[in-house]
Amino acid sequence: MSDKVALITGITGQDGAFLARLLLEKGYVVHGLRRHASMSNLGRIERLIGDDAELSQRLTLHYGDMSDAASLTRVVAATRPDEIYNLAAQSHVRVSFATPELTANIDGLGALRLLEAIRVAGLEQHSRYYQASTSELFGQARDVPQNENTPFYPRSPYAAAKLYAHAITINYREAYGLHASNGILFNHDSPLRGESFVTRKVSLGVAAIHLGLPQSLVLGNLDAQRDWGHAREYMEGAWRMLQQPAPGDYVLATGVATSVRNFVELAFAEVGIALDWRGQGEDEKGFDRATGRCLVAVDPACFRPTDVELLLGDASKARRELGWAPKASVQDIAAEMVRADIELLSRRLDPGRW
Ligand code: NDP
Ligand code: GDR
Repeated sequence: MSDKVALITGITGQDGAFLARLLLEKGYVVHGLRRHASMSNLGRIERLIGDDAELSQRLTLHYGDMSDAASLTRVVAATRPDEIYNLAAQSHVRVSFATPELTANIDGLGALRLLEAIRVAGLEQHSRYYQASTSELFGQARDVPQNENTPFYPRSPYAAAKLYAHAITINYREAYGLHASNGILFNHDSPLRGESFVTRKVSLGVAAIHLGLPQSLVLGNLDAQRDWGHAREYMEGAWRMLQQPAPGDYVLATGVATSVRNFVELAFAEVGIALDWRGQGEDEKGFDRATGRCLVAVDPACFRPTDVELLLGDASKARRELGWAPKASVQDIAAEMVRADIELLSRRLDPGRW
C-alpha cells in the first residue's frame, strides 16, 4: 500500500470520481477540491466511494475554486501533495462558446494558478503535476491518427483555453524542473458522464424510450467522429504518467473512430431497436425499423459555431512507455451506459422498489 498524498481538482466530476477511487484503493490519502453548489455535486463520489468506510476515511474535501488563487495556494500548502491532478474545468465545448471568458479563466488561468501555488509552497521538487489536456487541441488537424507530434489547431474557446494550460505546464516543467505531465486524452465516457455530453444524452434518451417514457432524442452533428474509451481506464493511464521517472506528454486513445450516428445505433441496439435513417443534415431523422416511430431528430440549436469533425488517436507512446492499453470497446461503453441509465431511471420512476 502507498503512503502518498494526492490532491485532485475536479474531484466531483466523472474523471475525479474514478481517479479518487483508484488512488484510495492504492492506499493514497486523497484531498479533493470542491466548489460550493446550491444542490449537492457529490453524487458521483458517493456512487463510487460513499459506501466504503475504509476508503472514505482517507478522503478529505476542501472548498476552493480554480478562479480563486488564494484558495488553491492554501490547499496546496496545507496538504503538501506528492501528486496533484488538475482535472477541474468548464469542460463542455459548446458551452465554451457561450462563456468563453469564464472558460479561459478556469481552464487556462486556473492551471497557471495551481502551478503557481506549487511554487509558492516551495514544492517544485516534491509534487508531481498532471494536467488534463485534451484531444480537442488537435481540432481541425489534418494528420490522422493524432499523436504527441501532431500540430494543434483548436476550434473552440475551450480548446484555446486548454492549449494555454498545456503550454504553461510544459513551461513549468522546463523552467522550474517540475515533474509536470500533460495527458492528451481522447473522449472517455462511462455511466458517470455529465448528462449534456453526447454519449450520456444518448444513453439517457435510449433508456427513457425503452422504459416507455414519451421521449425522442434531439441531437446536433451526427457526422462528427470521436475516439471513445472508458474513463476508468484513462484515469489509470493518468496515474501511470506520474509514476514515470521523468515527466512527459502522452496521448491516451483507443485508435477507433466512431460517428455520433453510429454511437446512437449502438445504444439503441442494446435495447433491441434497429434504426432506419432518412433525410439529410438538419432534416435527418432516425426511425424504429420495427414500428416506424421517429426516435431521433436533429436540431440546429445543438450544433456548434465550429465543430471538430474527426478525432482519432494514436496511443503508441503510452503503450510503449507506460504499458497502458485500453480494453473497453465503444460497444462495451454504449451498452454499459444504457444499462446503467435504465437502472437509474427505473429507480427514479419507482423509488418504492429500491
Ligand atoms: P466534468 O465536467 O465531469 O468535471 C469537471 C470538474 O471540474 C467538476 O468536478 C467540476 O465541479 C469542476 N469545476 C468546474 N469549474 C470549476 C471551478 N471553477 N473551480 C473548481 N472546480 C471546477 O469533466 P470530466 O471529468 O469529464 O473531465 C475531467 C477533465 O479532463 C476536464 O478538465 C476535461 O476538460 C478534461 N478532459 C475530459 C475528457 C473526457 O472525455 N471526459 C477528454 C479530455 C480532457 P462541479 O462538480 O462543481 O461542477
Ligand atoms: P466533445 O464531447 O465536444 O468531444 O468534448 P461532446 O459529447 O459534447 O460532443 C461530441 C460530438 O458530438 C456532437 N453532438 C453533440 N454533442 C452534445 N454535447 N450534444 C448533442 O446533442 C450533440 N449532437 C451531436 C458534437 O457536436 C461533437 O462533435 C468532450 C469533453 O469531455 C471535453 O471536455 C473533452 O476535452 C473532449 O471530449 C475530448
